[in-house]
Amino acid sequence: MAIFNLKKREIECKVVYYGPGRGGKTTNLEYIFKTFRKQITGEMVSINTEGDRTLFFDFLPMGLGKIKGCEIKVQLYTVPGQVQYSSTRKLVLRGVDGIVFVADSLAVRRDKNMLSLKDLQANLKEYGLNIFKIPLVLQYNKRDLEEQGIPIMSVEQLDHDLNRQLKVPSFPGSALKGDGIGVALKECMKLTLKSLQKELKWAQ
Ligand SMILES: Nc1nc2c(ncn2[C@@H]2O[C@H](COP(=O)(O)OP(=O)(O)OP(=O)(O)O)[C@@H](O)[C@H]2O)c(=O)[nH]1
Ligand SMILES: [Mg+2]
Repeated sequence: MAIFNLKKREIECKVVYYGPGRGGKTTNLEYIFKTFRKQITGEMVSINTEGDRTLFFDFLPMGLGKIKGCEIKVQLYTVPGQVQYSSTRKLVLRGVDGIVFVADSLAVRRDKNMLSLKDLQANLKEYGLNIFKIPLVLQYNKRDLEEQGIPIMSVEQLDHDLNRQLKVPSFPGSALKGDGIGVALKECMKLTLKSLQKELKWAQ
């Protein structure tokens, strides 16, 4: 749930990176932290990790500047992708305004992607939110692995598995190299702000 501070002319919203374990959510945030220094307004915080596995969440605050005289602040979060952390995922999702779903292009992760998207849909539903209505983009991560001869799914396959019904913007990319990361976040922010604008109109 975004916070509208009309006095300070400020909007603060929440974007969650969701997806299967080891898909690259934390790596996305690390890349954003390294690359968009000017927009980063604080440290990246990783709460409770075991090796490179997220056990609770990562958090990164950003300031996107002014749109129509209104200061836009966004808090980026990642969820723990491992199946057993279902209740933590749900907790992190509370008050979400926009979602970047990070799918793993690795062929062996096909089922994990689809299960994670189902899990997202179910968790959103518990908050009364609809996956078909919430600002959402898909990121098909780890495209770089193809160069190493590791079997990955084609973009068409991923679209078929994950985006046949949703029909949301999708972006091939590599969190490791930084390809497609900024563009996916930008599109997610665009959709999120559009949706918040509608909400604001309703409130007036
Ligand atoms: N080759 C390649 N490896 C990647 C890419 N993105 C992430 N990885 C690697 O995949 C592993 C898991 O990445 P994380 O970012 O920790 O994955 P996560 O989605 O946060 O995983 P959980 O915290 O368990 O949910 C790490 O070893 C990363 O370096 C990518 O685009 N290409
Ligand atoms: Mg992680």
